[in-house]
Amino acid sequence: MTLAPRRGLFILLEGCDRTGKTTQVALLKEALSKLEHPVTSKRFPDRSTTVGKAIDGYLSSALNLEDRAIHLLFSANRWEAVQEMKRTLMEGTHIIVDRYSASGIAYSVAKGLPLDWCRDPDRGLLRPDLVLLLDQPISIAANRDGWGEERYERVDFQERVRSCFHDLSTHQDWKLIEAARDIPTVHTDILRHVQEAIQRSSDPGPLSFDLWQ
Ligand code: T5A
Ligand code: NA
Repeated sequence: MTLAPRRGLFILLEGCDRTGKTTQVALLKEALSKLEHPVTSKRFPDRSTTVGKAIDGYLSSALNLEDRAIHLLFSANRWEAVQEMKRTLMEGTHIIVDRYSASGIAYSVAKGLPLDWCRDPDRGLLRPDLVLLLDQPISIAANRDGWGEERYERVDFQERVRSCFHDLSTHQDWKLIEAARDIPTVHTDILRHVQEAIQRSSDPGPLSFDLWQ
């Protein structure tokens, strides 16, 4: 009889625009692969799906949508990936995810939508095992390459998103990562947290679908 593999961990990187999430996801994936951990990565929004194409149109300002309508599309974009993510984790592969429900909430709350309303469509999605919040003053992000190309890249708006991320981080056990350091230093810090989480989880327990407990 072969034993089912230990399930993989759902590792989430969150943060405001231009905090280096995509850069760090790639470095973390490479490092875990070198250490021979089965690992894959995923980003939201996934702009390749039909829903994702509408989101992409909205973000580049080609398409205008009601605040609630775009919120539901971001959530639908996570729902359409849930079975595939679940399968991957149950096969024993770790998934590093670039933005998830916390981004969904933080950006919509920053527009003035009620917190409870923002949470509801994501109820029942997978709960991450580890959340790393890349955090830095908005003025630093605003000086990074590519700033200002998309809809939400305005300093006042990002300040509100950052404060919402801070609120969310106190409700759950998130790790705050000081993102205003050089890329290798941030990577070393992230890798340490992830290795600790992998070591701790000799048995990570069942997947949780309750994001808010
Ligand atoms: N959104 C998203 C919602 O409103 N609701 C939702 O539910 C979801 C999922 C697009 C927008 O959608 C919103 C949030 C966003 O506004 P996206 O596709 O993740 O989301 O956005 P991107 O534009 O692809 O990514 P970000 O703006 O978030 O950038 P990253 O990934 O944080 O940063 P990265 O790694 O691309 O780096 C940016 C630049 O900085 C440099 C990099 O080389 C790059 O040039 N850099 C550094 N420079 C100096 N020091 C460091 N430590 C650096 N790290 C990176
Ligand atoms: Na962006």
